[in-house]
This record gives sequence, C-alpha cells and structure tokens, in this order.
Amino acid sequence: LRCCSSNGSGEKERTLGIIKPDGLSENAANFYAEHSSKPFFTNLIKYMTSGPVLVMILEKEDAVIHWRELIGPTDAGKAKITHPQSLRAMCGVDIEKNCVHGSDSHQSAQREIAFFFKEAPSAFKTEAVRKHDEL
Ligand code: IDP
Repeated sequence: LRCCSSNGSGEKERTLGIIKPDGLSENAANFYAEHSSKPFFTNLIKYMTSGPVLVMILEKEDAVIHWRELIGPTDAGKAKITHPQSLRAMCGVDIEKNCVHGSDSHQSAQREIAFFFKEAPSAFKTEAVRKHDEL
C-alpha cells in the first residue's frame, strides 16, 4: 500500500471508499458459507452480488420471528399462492430470487449482525435485549 500521511491538522476530513465487485462476492460467499456445498451456491452468490444490497438491523420484541413472518417462505413463487401478503410474494420471483433475507434464529441474527456491523451490535442493543443475551 502506497499512501499518504496525516495532514496533521486534527480536523475531520472525508475520504472515498468503494467496495469493488470482488470484495462483495467474497462477502456473499462467506455470509452463505453454510450453503457452499449446495448445488445452488454459485447462482446464489451471482444473485447476491448482481447489484447493491441494503443491510438493516431491525429491532423489536421477537424481531427474528416477526420479520420471518413478514417476509414469508423461501420460495417466493409458492409464497404468491400460500402467503400473498408476504414481502417475498410481493417482490420476489422464485426460490432463489426472493428479494429479502431474514435471520432464522436469535443466534444467526447475532452472527449475521456482527458480520456486517463490526462495532454496532452493543450500541444498538436496548437494555432488554442486553438482558436477554445474558440469559
Ligand atoms: P431462507 O433465506 O428462507 O432462510 P435458506 O435455506 O437459508 O432460506 O437459503 C438461503 C437463500 O438461498 C435463499 O433465501 C434463496 O435465495 C437461496 N436458495 C435456497 N434454496 C434454494 C434452492 O433450492 N435453489 C436456489 N436457491 C435457493
């Protein structure tokens, strides 16, 4: 890395960073590591890196189950019939292109939040969530 030195003024400055496409595909592969041996893995990574994604921490009581209920079944095609009011029914296409992700358990949520938000989890946690984690 050839770079610069501090300008020494102690003032805030701005810089520009870009996560290049290969950086995103590495992240997607790591995020979905549990599916790496599945036949759909390569397509899933292509899909997940085909454009920008918006990653959110959502917080409420029983957020994991409520968000899973709201997004609906994995197969967006079937969801259109069985869960027409779900997000996947409304914006997804099929079992792969299902438009939204939701952690499938409290433990997965903790791991996945830490994956994207290295510093954030404790700052985002309410007192109630911190107590829940200590149990
Ligand atoms: P989930 O997202 O509903 O929890 P997972 O089984 O964890 O479902 O699968 C992760 C993602 O992999 C799915 O959201 C979907 O995009 C993709 N996927 C899952 N099963 C298949 C499949 O059988 N064919 C193609 N893609 C799949």
